[in-house]
Amino acid sequence: MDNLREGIQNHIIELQLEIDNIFARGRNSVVSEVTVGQIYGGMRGLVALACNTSYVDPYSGLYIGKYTTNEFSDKLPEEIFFLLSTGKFPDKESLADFQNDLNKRAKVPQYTWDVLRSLPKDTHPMTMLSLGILSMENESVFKKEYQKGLQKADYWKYTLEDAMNILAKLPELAAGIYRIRFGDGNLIPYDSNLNWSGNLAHMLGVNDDEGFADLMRLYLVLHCDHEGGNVSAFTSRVVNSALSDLYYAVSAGLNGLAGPLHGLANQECLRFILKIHDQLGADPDDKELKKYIIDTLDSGNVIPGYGHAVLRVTDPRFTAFMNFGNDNCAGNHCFKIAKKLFKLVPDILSAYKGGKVASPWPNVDAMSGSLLYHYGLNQFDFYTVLFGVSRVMGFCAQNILALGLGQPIIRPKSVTNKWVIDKLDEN
Ligand code: AMX
Repeated sequence: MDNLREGIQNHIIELQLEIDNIFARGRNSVVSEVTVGQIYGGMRGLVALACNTSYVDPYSGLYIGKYTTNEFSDKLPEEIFFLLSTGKFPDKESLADFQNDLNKRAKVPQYTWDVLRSLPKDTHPMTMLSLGILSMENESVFKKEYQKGLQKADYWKYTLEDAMNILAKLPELAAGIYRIRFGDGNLIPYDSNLNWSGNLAHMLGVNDDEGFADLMRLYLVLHCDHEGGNVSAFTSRVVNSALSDLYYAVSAGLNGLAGPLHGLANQECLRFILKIHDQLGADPDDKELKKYIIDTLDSGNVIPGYGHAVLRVTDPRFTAFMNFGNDNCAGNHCFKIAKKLFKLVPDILSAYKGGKVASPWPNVDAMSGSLLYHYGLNQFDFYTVLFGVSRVMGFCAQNILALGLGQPIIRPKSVTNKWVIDKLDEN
């Protein structure tokens, strides 16, 4: 992985130069203000973080580096990790070198399996993933080097070592969790002739179809990163900013991803589609489906897979999944219901309660579950694990770059109601 390390080193230098120029132009310039509403409203829209791995434009969606979703959706996850952390796609040789390195580090230690197998049978797979990573914390190279007296400038290098070890083990870990939790517990061996996503598809043992392997590739590519302020990435960065090593930081980020308003939404989406299938049949007409959507809203529930904190258009990742579905599973009932929802939900949500929903458009989760279901991966409690495997690439890249840029511990200031009242009195 020499080329990856060198690519990151160069990227850090480029980014640092840009930051030096930014600081020279106005380190104390005010570029964002905070309202009382934002202080009490989850800091929404507050610009207070820098993240150079990816950017979400409200109108054109996710960029990784300078590439739009359409420009990277045909790549391999390994290429995406390279892009996230170096700002560039790898050449053939760098890709092969990186993949070889992952191969060498892929084996999950026996004690992790012992921990996972000792859990209650109905433990959520996200708990198993988070715990699986945390169980390996003792392997942290960063922690060992830090205890020996590591220079600040080298923090990122050993965090990269930890990232490689974590990423390499994720396919085996995730597939093992699937087989322990939903199968007979027998693990399918890793195949060093396959790539990262190919191995995950293979070791799950769900479906040998090439389409399924390609869906895994697409899934792991599309979920890789979504800026720095979302719950999981931000949590991971906050934890790592205390120099808790990447095992702690990745596990923490995954715990955030496990929430129903974040990563768990994809399983909620499929549950919603299956309920429609059960109650209205495989091919509901527009009128009955419309009524179902409105009844759902009127009973105080959200329409899973719709809405977004940042995006204000149809998520291009949703479109990428829909294109995949049109090519590979057009006849599937769940896919067809997901497409019908896309036709109806945006208009209904736009008109709902005087237009209070900021974005009535589908996000990535509205489609992905139907595709997994089509290939026989029908244990939807597992879907967020796949999201997690992918998103760990973003956590790792964000933390490596932040450490490379010498970013300090994160510590925003909180205030009491009295402070806000006094401030309002002053104005
Ligand atoms: N169905 C019904 N109501 C919705 C809605 C939806 N899909 N999306 C937003 N709203 C409601 C909110 O609940 C909120 O109502 P409130 O004022 O009574 O609390 C109001 O519209 C305004 O919310 P918002 O500013 O549009 O959204 P947000 O930024 O607060 O929340 C999100 C964003 C994604 C949590 C929200 O749209 C939602 O709950 N969607 C459904 C769950 C989902 O798809 N989550 C996946 C997100 C992507 C991901 O992380 N994987």
